[in-house]
Amino acid sequence: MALAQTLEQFLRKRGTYTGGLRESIMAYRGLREGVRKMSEFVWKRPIYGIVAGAALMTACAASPQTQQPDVSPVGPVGGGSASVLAPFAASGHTGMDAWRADFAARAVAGGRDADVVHATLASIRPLDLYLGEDVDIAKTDVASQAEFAKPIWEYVSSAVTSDRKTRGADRLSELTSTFDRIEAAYGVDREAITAIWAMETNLGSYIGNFDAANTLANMAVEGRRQSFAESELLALMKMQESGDVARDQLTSGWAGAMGQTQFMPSTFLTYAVDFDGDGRKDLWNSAPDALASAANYLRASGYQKDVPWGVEVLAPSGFDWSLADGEDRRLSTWASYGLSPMAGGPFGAPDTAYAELWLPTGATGPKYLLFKNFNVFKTYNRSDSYAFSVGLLTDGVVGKHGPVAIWPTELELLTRRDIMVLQDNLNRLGFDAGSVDGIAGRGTKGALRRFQKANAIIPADGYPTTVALEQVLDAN
Ligand SMILES: [Ca+2]
Repeated sequence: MALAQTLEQFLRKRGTYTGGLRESIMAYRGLREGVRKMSEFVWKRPIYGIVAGAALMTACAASPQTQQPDVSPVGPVGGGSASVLAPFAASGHTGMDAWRADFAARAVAGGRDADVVHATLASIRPLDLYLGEDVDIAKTDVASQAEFAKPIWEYVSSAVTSDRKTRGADRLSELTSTFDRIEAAYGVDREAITAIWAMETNLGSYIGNFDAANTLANMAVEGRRQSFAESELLALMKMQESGDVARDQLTSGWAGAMGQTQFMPSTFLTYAVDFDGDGRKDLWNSAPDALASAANYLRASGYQKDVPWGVEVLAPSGFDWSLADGEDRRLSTWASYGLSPMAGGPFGAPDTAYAELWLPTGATGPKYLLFKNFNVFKTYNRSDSYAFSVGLLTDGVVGKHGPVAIWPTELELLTRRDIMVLQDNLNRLGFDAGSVDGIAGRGTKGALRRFQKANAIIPADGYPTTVALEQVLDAN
């Protein structure tokens, strides 16, 4: 069944829908895969300059609105903010129309300006990415796709490029005085801000070509993240009410993140600042505004200036890798266990600082002590691979290249279906791997590590390889 049909049916039957759960989950996974592919596609497009980006925005804003009738509000309109909602023209998707009528009424009842609500939602259209028929294609063989177990070294090599390091270094020197002021105002290291900027939009060179209101509306209609999408849409309306942004300025990535440092609307409302002093918070066109806003967000997330995000380490032979258990321990404790910086010299953090030992590919390959700033990076994007790439770029823009240790590319990794088998068997053995979702997150790795330790398997590193899977199957 096509996903759009499934979802329409789901929306119609909401509250009473019980059947076909597994199919819905598979469809959702297909959708997520489609979204991932789209995101990669967008990322790999030729790099547009800011001028080209602005042209795209203008093109978006000027796209024909042929189905818009000439409507005027019904009933009296009070002074100040409008409270009467004009009717909408059909979007071409009945589920979307029904959702919009309902949501717009709720937004106005909740105090949003009716004219802003109308302007925000008038031009929404179903996007294939969320509601199209073709996402059905990705649905067919999701469980066996190895991409879900894509090794971290592939992610890192596409994210931490020499081009990004070089251009990041260039921007650091071009914007020296701006970064001086940002560091003084927010206490966030310029290299970290630049690394985020590089990861989010290739240093402002690609800010997406979706309309934030439209993509969030599609997300709401798709249904799975409806309340999140609706609250972000309400934030988008408040942004317009405050006068900081105009309706035609709301260019975003596919998930609704906006500007050079990719802020969601709610993040914009709380953390966006006007740093170039022109009176407007312009994260799209003003690098000072975007970078200071990111610094403001990182500071609020607990960023610690002049403390490393992570340090690659060497360990003595026979080291107990099960200590990579997610627990924070004092740096002095780690040093007493024999860990030392790969680059030699001091760690560059106080002995009292807390750090976690992290093995991105288990006992073979690079090993890191991660400090608090790593988790601050994860407030931007919860993936370890993302935060790790931000960290490597933070170092890379000042000429420190890592990791030094070689990635164990010879290791045979598990497919998503294999990981589901691993999770199921760990759960059966009493090592709680969490839900059987085929994604080897920290819960799954922790369960595998406890299994290895209980069975005296060395190394007990929790890294899911074919060998580890066989050991778990043998024990069952
Ligand atoms: Ca500004």
